[in-house]
Amino acid sequence: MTSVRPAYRALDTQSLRTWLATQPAVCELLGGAAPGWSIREVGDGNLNLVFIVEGTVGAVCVKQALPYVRAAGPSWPMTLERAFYENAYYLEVAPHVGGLVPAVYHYDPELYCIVMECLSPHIILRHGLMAGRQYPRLANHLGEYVARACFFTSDLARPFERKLENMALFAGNEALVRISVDLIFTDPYCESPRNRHTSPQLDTLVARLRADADLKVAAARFGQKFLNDAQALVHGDLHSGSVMVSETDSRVIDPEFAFYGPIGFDLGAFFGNLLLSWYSQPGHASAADDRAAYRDWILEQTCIFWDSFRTRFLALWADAARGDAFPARMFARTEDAAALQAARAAFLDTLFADMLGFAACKMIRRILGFAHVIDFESIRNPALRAACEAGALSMARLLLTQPQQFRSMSDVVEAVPRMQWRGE
Ligand code: SR1
Ligand code: MG
Repeated sequence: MTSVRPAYRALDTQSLRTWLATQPAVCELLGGAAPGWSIREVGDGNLNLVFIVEGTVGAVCVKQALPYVRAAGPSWPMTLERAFYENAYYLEVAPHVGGLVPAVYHYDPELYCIVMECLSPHIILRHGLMAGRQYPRLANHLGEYVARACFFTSDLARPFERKLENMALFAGNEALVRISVDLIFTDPYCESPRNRHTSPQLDTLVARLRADADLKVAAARFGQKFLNDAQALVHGDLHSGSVMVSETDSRVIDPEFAFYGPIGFDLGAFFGNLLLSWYSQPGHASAADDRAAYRDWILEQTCIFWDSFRTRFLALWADAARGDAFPARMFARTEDAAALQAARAAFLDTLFADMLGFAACKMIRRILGFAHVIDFESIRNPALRAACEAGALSMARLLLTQPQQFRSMSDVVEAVPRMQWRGE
């Protein structure tokens, strides 16, 4: 149960206006007098309030934590401190990722809210993918983002003491880690009152998955890895609703699930949500556009994402290794170069395998668990929605139970179209 501080109150448009008027730096950014500001609540996520405030000069976005899960209501209490960890994550990674996160203007520890850059003309990536829009720089940006955010917070880049200190800070974000443990790695594989799926169309398939011991062992292994592998400070919820895009720009938002975990968890979140989008495309096709070309574009983005992550991570390892893992002074001799290069490549191979496994877990949870995604939810025809979801479930099951089939991105790209549901 969260303990609400006395000064905390959930804001509405009027109380937000009154409070922002007491923040001189924000007033200056907005311009004009407070009564004239336009304020609207636009949050459509599972947890928080989000307001857009527009003045005569500029605009800001204000995100406030509620003392419960918004999607469930007050019956599911949730710690307000998630706003603290979101702000702490931005502080930690912003120096490393350049302009790939929004600017944070102010954090208020009493109201648990963050005042940040209002991104315009950006939209949530998930909505862009549903609309069939292409973003030429997105996959490169995201590969670069995960590489930089994870490399610079890992033991490859910094002394272990610095990482331990930071781990101790983020260890407090346990309530959000609990959400992931339950909703990603446990509930979808059991009966749970929080679960739902497209019924009755998927009933048989869901029962079969929940009776599949190999699948459950594989998912549980990734659940264990999620808790054990404190490789880097990870975003913790890097799906396509946590990225805002314009034609040329990409920004990562919503890092409230941040903790020290496996790099593959962030890779898999983004990768898995691209695959979910691929499988949902028939539900968004029209007479004018069957989305076949768009599906090819999505698969191409999965390759670009992985390649750009791999290339950037290896480049950082070659140039900026100042940490206690693989200490640079141990490998100073030229004769060591080949062995070191092989070790780096082997590490990247483990991240690739982790990406695929976590992606699969993320795909399954969005179809069988508590928090579904609009890619599928917006498909009105339940038979078509179920067919799209069944394809994604089949691919996820293959990724988890036959990992030896997937040594490279071309293995994945070849398998995805094969895993479409063609009925029982
Ligand atoms: C109770 S919160 C449900 C989900 O919403 C967030 O975006 C995370 O993905 C979380 O698992
Ligand atoms: Mg979120």
